[in-house]
Amino acid sequence: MLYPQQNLFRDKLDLSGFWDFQTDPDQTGENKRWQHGLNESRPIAVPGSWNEQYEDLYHYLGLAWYVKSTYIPPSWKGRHIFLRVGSACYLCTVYVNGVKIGSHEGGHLPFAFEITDHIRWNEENRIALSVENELKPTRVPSGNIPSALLPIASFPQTTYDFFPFAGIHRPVVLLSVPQTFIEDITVITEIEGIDGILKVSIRLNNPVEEKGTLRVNGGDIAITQTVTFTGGRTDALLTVPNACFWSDRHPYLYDLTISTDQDQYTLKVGIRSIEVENDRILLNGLPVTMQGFGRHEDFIASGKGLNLPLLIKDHQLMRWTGANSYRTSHYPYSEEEMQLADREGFLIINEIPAVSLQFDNDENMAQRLRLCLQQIDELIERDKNHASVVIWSIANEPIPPKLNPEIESNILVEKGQHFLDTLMERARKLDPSRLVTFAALQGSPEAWLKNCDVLCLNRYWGWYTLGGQLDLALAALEMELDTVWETWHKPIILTEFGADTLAGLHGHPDLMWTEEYQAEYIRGHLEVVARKTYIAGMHVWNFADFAAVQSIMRVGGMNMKGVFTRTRGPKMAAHVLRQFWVK
Ligand code: GCB
Repeated sequence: MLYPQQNLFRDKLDLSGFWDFQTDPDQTGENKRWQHGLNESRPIAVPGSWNEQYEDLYHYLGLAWYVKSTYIPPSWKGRHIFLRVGSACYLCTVYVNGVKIGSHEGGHLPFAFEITDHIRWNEENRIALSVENELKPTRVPSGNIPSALLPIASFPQTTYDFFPFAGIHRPVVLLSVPQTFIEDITVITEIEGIDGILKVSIRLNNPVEEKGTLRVNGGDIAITQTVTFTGGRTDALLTVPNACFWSDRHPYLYDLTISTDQDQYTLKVGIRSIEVENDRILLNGLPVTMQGFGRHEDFIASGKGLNLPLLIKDHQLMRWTGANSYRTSHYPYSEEEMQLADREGFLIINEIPAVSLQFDNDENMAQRLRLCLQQIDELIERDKNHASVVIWSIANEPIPPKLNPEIESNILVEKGQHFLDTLMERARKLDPSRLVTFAALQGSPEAWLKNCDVLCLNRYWGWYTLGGQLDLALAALEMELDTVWETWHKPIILTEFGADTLAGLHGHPDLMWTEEYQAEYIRGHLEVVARKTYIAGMHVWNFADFAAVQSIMRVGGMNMKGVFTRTRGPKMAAHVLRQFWVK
């Protein structure tokens, strides 16, 4: 479902604000008719994770209810009305005026239900959402998997280190669209000499035959083309002469407006191409280096909740370091963030929440495969028109069998390969215009990497391996990179490298955890890759310190590999990045 837009043909009512909230640890709320209203509620902010809003909820991941009442404008009568949730972590069920409408599984992507037939026109409508984020082996990402696979136990027992924030993380919006409305738009852009080509496919919700128009506006350009819908669909080819191409340095966006008999929708379109040639990634036919960060949606009080000022601040800080790229580690970020990235010129590796996939028993794997495919489908449908998105990442660090010696390695390698290939194939089939990859741990079998367009390596030489011995670590990094390149001859992005650093801790000599150590660690990495033409990108882990699960690896429940603190103060390493990256 297209991002909610307000115009003369479409209306929206954003239900962000305080909602009534109540936990339901015994899952008896439905029987107690909480879908009609809560009995002992307290206020909670939407969007926002519940864990950071109340101290007693910090570790709560069970079922909880959100309820809000609203009138619906009478002008919406006779139209389709949808309730759209930007994201709810992890499983969400929607009720309108006590009627169960539907459920959605998966924590970071939008979903919408039509609620037209359940509206009350002369009174308030009660919207109830139940949400839970229990950690289960069959979910994506998975949790509560026997710890033999991951040697260091954490609390909560995730298979990853970021905190499993729960709740309604993005806006809940009511939408009113006409009887026949624009349901989906796909725009693929190509470059022909100095011209831009837009291949546009549009689908209406009804299989009608009618005429429509496409308009492209930007600078001196104003192009109009008539199209004919057959069976509610149309395909069009538009040429923008002497086009301004979108890039990280010049993120120019055109307005593409689609008008039908009853509806209108405007998309921001960046005309650009992305491809791989030998060991380089080419943006608009020219080599580009993706330098920036792995990040998290994470902040004090809002948790993983959409925080618009923070988005502006973070993009501005990234630019200050000279970054032009980031990965949405380890799940899709908000739609608002993708819009900002289009506008600010960031090159994005867009990742589904398949963190630490394990190829254990067939039953669990089948469930996870189904969920991963669903998330690829939903993510590509949501983000396929963003110029900023250049690479789809179908996983972060699937666990190599070597780390799980109890099960026969070869079978696991094959199972993993089949799983990962199925995901890459799906992403390519849905979107042949972008690159596909996953972020690989050291020791990942070669068979798994075979189908990646770009090799994304997560490496911690000088931290988890050869910690404190930077000279040896950097030599080992250099040797490994050369070997990987000689094996594959594909572009390489170092998608993670980093060192935990306690802001304000200094040392001479520069010991681990000090700001000096992180600064030298990052400087060393950047010096090594400056000698390698095949390095297509460097993403420091992490942009900012972030909330983690508790373990002996994480001081105060924080991952401190940020070059900024959680409150966005720069550590010494941020200045080092600036020296290397700001041109
Ligand atoms: C990784 C993971 C990332 C962790 C990081 C770390 O390899 O991909 O999610 O936060 O290591 O700091 O250990």
